[in-house]
Amino acid sequence: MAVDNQKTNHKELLKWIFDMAKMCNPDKIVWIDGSEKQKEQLKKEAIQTGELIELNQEKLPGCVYHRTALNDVARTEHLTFICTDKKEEAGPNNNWMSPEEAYKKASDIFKDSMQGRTMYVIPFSMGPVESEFSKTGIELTDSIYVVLNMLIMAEVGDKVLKFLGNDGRFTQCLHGKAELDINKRLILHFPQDNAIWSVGSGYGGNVLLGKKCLSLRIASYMGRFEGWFAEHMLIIGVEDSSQKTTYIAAAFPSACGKTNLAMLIPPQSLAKKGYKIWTVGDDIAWMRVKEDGSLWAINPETGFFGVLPGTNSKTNYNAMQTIKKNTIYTNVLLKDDKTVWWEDGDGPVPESGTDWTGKPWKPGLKDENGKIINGANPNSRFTAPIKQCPSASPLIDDPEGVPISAIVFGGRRASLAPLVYQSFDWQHGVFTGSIMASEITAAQYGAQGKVRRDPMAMLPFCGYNMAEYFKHWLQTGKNIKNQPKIFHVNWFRTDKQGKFIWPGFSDNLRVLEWIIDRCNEKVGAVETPIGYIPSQADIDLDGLDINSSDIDELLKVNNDEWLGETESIKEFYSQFGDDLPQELNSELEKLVKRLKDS
Ligand code: SAT
Ligand code: MN
Repeated sequence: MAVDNQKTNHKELLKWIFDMAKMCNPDKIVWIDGSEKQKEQLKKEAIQTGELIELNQEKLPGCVYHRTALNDVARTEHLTFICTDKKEEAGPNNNWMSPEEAYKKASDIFKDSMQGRTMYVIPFSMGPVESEFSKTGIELTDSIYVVLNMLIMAEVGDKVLKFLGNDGRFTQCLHGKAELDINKRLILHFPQDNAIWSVGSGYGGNVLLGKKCLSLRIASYMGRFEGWFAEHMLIIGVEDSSQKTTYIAAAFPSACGKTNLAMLIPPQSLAKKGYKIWTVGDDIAWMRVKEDGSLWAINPETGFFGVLPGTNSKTNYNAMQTIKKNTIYTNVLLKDDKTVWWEDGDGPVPESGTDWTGKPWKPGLKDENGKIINGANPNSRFTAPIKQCPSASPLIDDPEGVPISAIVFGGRRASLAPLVYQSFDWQHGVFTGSIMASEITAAQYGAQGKVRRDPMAMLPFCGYNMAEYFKHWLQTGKNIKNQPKIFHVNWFRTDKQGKFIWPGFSDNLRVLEWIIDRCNEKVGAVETPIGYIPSQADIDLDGLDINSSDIDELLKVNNDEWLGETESIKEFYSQFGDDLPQELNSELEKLVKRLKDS
């Protein structure tokens, strides 16, 4: 198979493509140039083959629909591996396979798997081309769906190749659908080779290799050696009445409303004060210390890959505006008029349609066990350009990024964690991130109410031993002169009846207001054993139907409950053995002492 060498003189790149094509054996190789014309051609081709369905172009201009295979609707963490020479490098937080075994296993599946197919070459940049933050990747794939998604999610095409030049560094990203067989599926990361091999899947997080694979797993590994952070965080700017914008990066485990927070519309009383939210990103933050001594961040992505069920004009108006055009819809209900719908979306429940599996659907339909059949898969998604979001920050593609004043960690706890607290200092803040946890909800497997720890929301995404990752956080913090203040929030505290006490959604800005006022030294706080909390008077409750005993409950720190929590933290930490930085053990001991003494 000849590789068109008119495109680039990058010898290493050409050789790699040649080698991969030799293994996968495609009928032809096509370079993705990033042009509108090529994009439209590919769309047309995919519509002809049925890989995509064209949606109603009057109501949803530029939108297409895609269904994944039935057993291919989410990331498959048990098939995701970090392949380093030594197992200890990957740590207890990752599945590990030796590079030799991994390359061998995957090669057997890749062999001749692109026969009768085209191999697309996608040059992409995570972050604006030429920004000091950015990283270049080349993804080879046999899926037009992947090409079209990557065109939304990253900077793609000739401009990236040009930037790469004859010898630029790039991450090798190989993806093949093969047979879409879960028994022949592997998502492999080779951080020491700067390479990713993904085979047997067609689902977003497994195949859009610039996203979790490069921007978190590989990038976290790079950041460790290069002195920066690749984090699973949204980035927003909060503009206040003085038109000052304060930037926040926030990490939450899944199902905590990260995308909703990223696009928040202020409640009336705060809008009146002049507040406005600017969306920089909803999923990933790359952060580095600059010469001014501050921590600066970019969102390396140019698109959103968001969950649809539960998204509607009330929960996320800006998302609904964003996805009106040029959007790829995956695994939702297809209505008879070729528009789309999902559970808890806008509008009436359609009387009929075709469900995400391709079967005729109507409301109330049940499976053989009497369980209601959903029209949309619970993990159905939209892919849409950030630029279409009404709250998109004017700085989304600024190569300098934005300066971060606050880092916020969050969890889903029915009790224990108060609505918000501030860490005493950077080291205590790293401790706070390291003990992040959520209670398992009905939507997940496992015992309901059981606590699942997810440090910095990075458990599935940290490309190396998490104990070393904690050390990296502690160490890098020392290089930041203007350290961001670190907070923890919990929107999910419940009352005795199990009802959420805090209204959440747009009212979360009331908590962010306290956070940015803390950063700008405009408001006080009460010291507790776990950190600083606001006093009631410090949170703007204007227009909110909530009484003061509820607020007391939301801000309560129960020492006995927390002492129980410290036991669970000890147990969690024990998996890291001697690798755990002593600073974290010391923070744990200090917490126990404060809880006992107060
Ligand atoms: O991993 S995905 O990118 O598919 C979505 C997510 O889990 O955030
Ligand atoms: Mn995510």
